[in-house]
Amino acid sequence: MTKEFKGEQVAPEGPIAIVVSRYNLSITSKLLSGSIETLLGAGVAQEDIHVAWVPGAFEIPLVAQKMVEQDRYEAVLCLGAVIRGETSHDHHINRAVSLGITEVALSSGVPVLFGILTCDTLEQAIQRAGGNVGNKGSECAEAALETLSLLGRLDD
Ligand code: INI
Repeated sequence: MTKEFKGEQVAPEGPIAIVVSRYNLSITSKLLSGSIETLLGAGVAQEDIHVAWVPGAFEIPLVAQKMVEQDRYEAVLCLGAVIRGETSHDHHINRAVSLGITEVALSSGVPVLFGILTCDTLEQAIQRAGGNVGNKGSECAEAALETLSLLGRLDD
């Protein structure tokens, strides 16, 4: 008989942090509301959702790391929208942010979720921020809750 471990959409005991970027605010505000709605729907109390705003996606890993170091958050959701321009700027931001977020999660053991849209066009971002292709903020919140629940069950 194989033994399987699965997480569920359940609210953790402690607060959840969200680090969200103001750059491309029309998109990131929708990611934020999607993630908050999902957390509230799963039973997380409003006062247990703490939101930190950063100027752009590049600043997210540093602030996520500071929040993890406070040792009071169950998980940190990172939300942003990087949209390709005429130069390779987006490429450098995406690389730094994805590596940075991964490092914060692995070095701390705290789930730090990647809710950064990396799109070629604004239209693609609109579709992924509550349009036809879902809401990355909401997906990110679901992934955080499932991962937290799974981590709590691995010792069973
Ligand atoms: N920041 C974003 O979050 N998305 C973008 O699309 C973006 N572009 O394209 O420039 C962006 N730039 C700002 C960057 O994240 C930093 O805030 C800035 O470089 C200062 O460190």
